[in-house]
Amino acid sequence: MPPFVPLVHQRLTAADSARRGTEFAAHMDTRRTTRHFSTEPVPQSWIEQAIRAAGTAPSGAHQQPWTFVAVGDPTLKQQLRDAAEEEERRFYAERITDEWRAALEPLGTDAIKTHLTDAPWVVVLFRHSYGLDAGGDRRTFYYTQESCGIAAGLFITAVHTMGLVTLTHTPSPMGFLGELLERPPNEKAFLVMPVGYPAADAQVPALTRKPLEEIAIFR
Ligand code: IYR
Repeated sequence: MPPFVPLVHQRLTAADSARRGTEFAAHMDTRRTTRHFSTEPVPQSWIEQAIRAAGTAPSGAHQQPWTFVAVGDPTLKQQLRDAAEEEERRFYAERITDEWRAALEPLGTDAIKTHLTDAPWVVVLFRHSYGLDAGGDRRTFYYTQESCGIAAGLFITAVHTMGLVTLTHTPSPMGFLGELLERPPNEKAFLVMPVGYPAADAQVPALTRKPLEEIAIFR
């Protein structure tokens, strides 16, 4: 058995729990995804904090199957953008289905990915599809999709809490990211998240969120 230690837990008053829950939900409701980033710099230490927060995510068997590659180098960002746009041009011209095109219509997306060069940081989350032990032998990793999804959620929450914006960008296929960022074969690109300040004239689609009644059932 591994050693166990006492849980560190701060019991809140009922009033504080209720207030914090209400405030946090309201805070998260102000988060929006925008495609319009300012080129204003953001300190590396802020990105480090967001990654620290993301790294607290629970994961299958605590295997922490993630690597966050934060790209701030303008040349590398341009290379990422060029490669992403090449894939996206093919996607929008050939691979997209009519149904998919209709679903994306309200978001106003296209193959042009200015956010990949405008945002001061482009964070690429890689999912470890399996592990490698010290001797280089393969080790099975469990629930890596769920684990990385949770970590991404915490990252997005941290970015929003710091007053910055991000965009969950899923170029497909994503193979070029592992090549450009020189990741080993067990690491699969999972999500691309440009991070920065919004542009002064940033816009977002006029979308609404489902109300609680539509997303929750109590019984
Ligand atoms: N990967 C493409 C298409 C795309 C797909 C979905 I689902 C979105 O919510 C948004 C975009 C792109 O990045 O443009």
